[in-house]
Amino acid sequence: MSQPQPIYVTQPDLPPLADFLPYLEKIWDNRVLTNGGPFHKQFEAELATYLGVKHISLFTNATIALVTALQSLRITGEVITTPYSFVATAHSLLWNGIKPVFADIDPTTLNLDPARIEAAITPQTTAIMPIHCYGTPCDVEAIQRIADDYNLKVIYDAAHAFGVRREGESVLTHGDLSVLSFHATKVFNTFEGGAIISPDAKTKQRIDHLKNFGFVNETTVVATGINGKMSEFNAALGLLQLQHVGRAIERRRQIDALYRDLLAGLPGLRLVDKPVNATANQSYFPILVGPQFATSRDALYQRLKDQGIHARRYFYPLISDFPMYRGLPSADPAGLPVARAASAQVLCLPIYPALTDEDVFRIVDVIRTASRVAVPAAPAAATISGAELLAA
Ligand code: T4K
Repeated sequence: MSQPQPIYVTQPDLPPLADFLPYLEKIWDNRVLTNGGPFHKQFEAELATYLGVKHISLFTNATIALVTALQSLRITGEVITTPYSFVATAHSLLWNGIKPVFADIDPTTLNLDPARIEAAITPQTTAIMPIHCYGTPCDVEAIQRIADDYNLKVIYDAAHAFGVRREGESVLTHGDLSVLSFHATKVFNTFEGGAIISPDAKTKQRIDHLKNFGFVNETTVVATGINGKMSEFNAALGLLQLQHVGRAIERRRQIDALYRDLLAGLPGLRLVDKPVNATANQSYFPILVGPQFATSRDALYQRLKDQGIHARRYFYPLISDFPMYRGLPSADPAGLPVARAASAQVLCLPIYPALTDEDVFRIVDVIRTASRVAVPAAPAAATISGAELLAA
């Protein structure tokens, strides 16, 4: 009997190749490959409209965008951030010579806990860098109140938050700056890519100078800029991807709902709540494998892997456990109990538009078997698959 295909935590969503060829032909014809070409301009404008924001600067990836965002606001000293994130969040601080101060997260949202932020403020604190983890919006109002009270900047790592809306408006409008990622593994991908959302044209202009070595014209350099520019290839792909991302997110919603139905009520398993008052993007499907579950998180991870299902432990280890951070006073595990528990229990299950309902049944089957709960039969007529939906 042939082995079933492996299933990874994600699979990039791509448009039909034939649809991309005309874009490539244009690039080949006009020979403008980068440095703010026509596709770059068009993508920046169409993306801003799609996301419901005014000022966007495209970047080569989110990590360089985070580094540049901090530069643009001239952040120094200490910045309060979460240990429960991808390592790029804190790395962007070290690249700027800034000291990260880790604060604990909220057990419901897994985002920075505003009360813990306030407790971590010192005279050296200049900013807060929270992330909208898994696309769940932070408590943006409480964070803004703290920022206003203590005169701090807020830079959101919004790498997971493409298209997320809160109270009817883009979550990217909060804080001083927000940074998106368009990496291959994200809800919306341009292979590699990222963006900074600015509140005004002046800030965008400064960021645009910084991502182009600091050049303002052919002979004038005003800052120690970097090369963070998005190429025409990535921008052209982004334009095409915008036509598909709505359907891709819709399919993610169906998968999220199916997982929630099939995994509800398993003893010891917690599904991270859907955000209240927000339109999520279902970028990840995290589950928390608690002590009441029949196996440990790592045993379940291995069981799935043995069946060719590659779930991922995002975010384990905590950033504060990596060698370049663990000597910091705020990295002391005693001060981060919630983040530590989440990191020890989390497993992100596969979710992406091409994942079929049958794949979801296969994944849930392994989890239910591990939990020693009987497996329900799959419905005779499975609902529309990702591939069918995209072809529709
Ligand atoms: N802030 C936050 C909160 C982030 O989560 C991230 C990135 C960043 C900042 C930085 O954004 P960028 O600078 O990357 O724009 C992945 C991604 O590489 C990383 O972008 C992402 N977060 C992080 C959460 O996940 P890995 O090491 O898990 O990736 P990898 O290569 O193991 O990929 C996971 C699975 O995806 C593979 O098993 C198969 C599938 N895959 C992956 C790639 C790259 C594909 O099917 N095709 C592909 O091309 O970090």
